[in-house]
Amino acid sequence: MSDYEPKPEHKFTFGLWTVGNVGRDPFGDPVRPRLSPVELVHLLAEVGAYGVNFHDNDLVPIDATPAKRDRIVADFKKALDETGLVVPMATTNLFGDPAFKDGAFTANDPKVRAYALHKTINAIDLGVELGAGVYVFWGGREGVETDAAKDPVEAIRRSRDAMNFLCEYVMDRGYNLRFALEAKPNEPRGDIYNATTGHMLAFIETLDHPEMVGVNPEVAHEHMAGLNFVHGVAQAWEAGKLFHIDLNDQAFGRYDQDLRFGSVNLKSAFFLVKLLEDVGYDGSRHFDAHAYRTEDYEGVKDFARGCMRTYLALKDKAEQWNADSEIQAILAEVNADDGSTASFTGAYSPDKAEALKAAKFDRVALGARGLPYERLDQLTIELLLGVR
Ligand code: GLT
Ligand code: MN
Ligand code: MN
Repeated sequence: MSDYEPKPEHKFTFGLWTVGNVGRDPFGDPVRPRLSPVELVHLLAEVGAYGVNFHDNDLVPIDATPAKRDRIVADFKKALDETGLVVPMATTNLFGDPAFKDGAFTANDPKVRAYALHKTINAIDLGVELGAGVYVFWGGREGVETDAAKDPVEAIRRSRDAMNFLCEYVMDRGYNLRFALEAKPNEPRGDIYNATTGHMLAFIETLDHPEMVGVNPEVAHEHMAGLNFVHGVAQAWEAGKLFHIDLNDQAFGRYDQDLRFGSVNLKSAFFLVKLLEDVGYDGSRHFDAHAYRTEDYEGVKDFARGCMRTYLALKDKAEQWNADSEIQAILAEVNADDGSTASFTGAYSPDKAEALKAAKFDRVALGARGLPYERLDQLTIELLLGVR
């Protein structure tokens, strides 16, 4: 049993916008006072986080003078030095300002598209200055309410042109920076382009520098689309594209709830943690979530500690699952291979195809075989419930 204390090697990070969320929603005003970036860094240090991420305007107000920008950045750096926190990821706010109401890179107005690039290259400079190695793109406004408004083929082309331009900018500057694209099916737009991690993976392969670009899947966003998040993450990992991850939780069929990690779909969270740990994912574990609107800042700390503690508890459970002899015996049984198909499976050859055509299969026996997945799942549930 571990003490579940977060340590730097766990790479737990939070965005300034997560613990800094003031609890405003479409129906109600803020319930918490706004804390400064420096105060938020100290809050994160107090709860044991490793890193802090930000949008350009979480740190520097959109209308700040250059002198004010420099002062804010200097204060922020001082807070990082004092606490030991690092900035693994940065991103651009391309959704809050009214200029982006019709999208940023996909807006119909070319001036808006140019302004989005202008804002992003400045924000990339800011992120790199503070040490970021991953740059996230979440295109919350890159969509429509009506398909009468925008040509969807053109929208994808505009997205591609923007990513190609920005990849070249990073290379031109010699920055050590990779991009991570974050999908979401809807909200705040009626529909958002490249709606899921799967769409993003396909889109990336059409870019000029696909090796620079991966994904930042978020639990809530895939669950909004009714998808199995663990499968999406596994596919991204297998493709070498899991550059970052946004951990939170979400009831299926709802708006983007951004709830505390593991607080809704515990079994899914378990298999996610098990996947990340089993494959050796070594990027940030970023909690893109926020505290309930009922909370004051003590509650925000409870929220942040809860995200990390649940992750560590599930990591412990994953180790227990991997070491459980009964579970492992079932896995060995269902994956058993007596070698009888070796002569016609694996890499293709014409001889193998001939052998395969000639092979005899006992189809009825194959169908009659019972697979003990009920038992396997119940063992998993009991392990998670702590009764095993
Ligand atoms: C916003 C969104 C998140 C994104 C952030 C990065 S901003 O809070 O809901 O999912 O990751 O732009
Ligand atoms: Mn996110
Ligand atoms: Mn979200």
